[in-house]
Amino acid sequence: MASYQRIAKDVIRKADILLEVIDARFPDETRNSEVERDIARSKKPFIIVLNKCDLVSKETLERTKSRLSNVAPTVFVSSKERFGTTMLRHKILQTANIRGREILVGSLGYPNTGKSSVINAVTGKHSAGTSSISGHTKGVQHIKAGSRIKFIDTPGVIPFGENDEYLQGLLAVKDSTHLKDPIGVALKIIEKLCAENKPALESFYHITVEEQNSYEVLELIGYQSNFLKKGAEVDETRAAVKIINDWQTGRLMV
Ligand SMILES: Nc1nc2c(ncn2[C@@H]2O[C@H](COP(=O)(O)OP(=O)(O)OP(=O)(O)O)[C@@H](O)[C@H]2O)c(=O)[nH]1
Ligand SMILES: [Mg+2]
Repeated sequence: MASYQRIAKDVIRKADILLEVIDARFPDETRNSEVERDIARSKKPFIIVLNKCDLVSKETLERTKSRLSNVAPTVFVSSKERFGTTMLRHKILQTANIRGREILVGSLGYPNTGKSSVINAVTGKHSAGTSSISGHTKGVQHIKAGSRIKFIDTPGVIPFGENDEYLQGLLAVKDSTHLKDPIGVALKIIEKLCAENKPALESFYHITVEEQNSYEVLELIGYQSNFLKKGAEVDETRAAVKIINDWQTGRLMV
């Protein structure tokens, strides 16, 4: 059995309640239908944790809030800024509705969405190892959070599909040196920013975006950064790598 099936199915079976940790910058892309279907089949309570809320604007967050409210109870968290963690603890206790014994909380999600960081933010300790390099959590780990809650931290076991390279770039699962098509990934980042927070893109790169397509914006950023090849042509790969690095290190907000 693939590692996803082994680990995720086992956690779903053992836990009293499941968390799906998703990234606030791309909630749709980091939800996983297979995981959600398996959780639904188990008939166990389920909470969506929208993590990394510090990396999105208030407007983006409001839009996401209204969309997800129909899907499942959703809690908005920034583990970095310890925001939403009291609410998450409260929601777990309320949703699980178990008295007289410890509640086992399974945490699932794509690599690097911040599963371990969320657990640490709730426990207030650095019990679960975290890293900017994805694939940090190797095995399943149990972490106590007070007397009533125990978390199961899992590695990011959700498999990426064949066409998910851009998602691996967006999630910083692969850095710019490991992406086969950095230009393609950078174009996705530009499209996302143009759609959701164009002013952030404009002010960060000191550009003005009007009617240009994403490729033209990439060239503009390359030009503005003085990434030129011989003959004053823009070095698009260099521009793409910069954009991916800026995105992956959290310098660009949506
Ligand atoms: N800005 C910001 N960064 C975060 C937040 N939560 C986690 N991160 C960062 O995201 C990266 C991944 O965090 P982890 O907690 O290791 O993610 P994970 O889902 O446990 O990753 P794996 O175990 O590798 O699957 C780290 O660089 C964290 O510092 C958050 O709320 N805001
Ligand atoms: Mg982890």
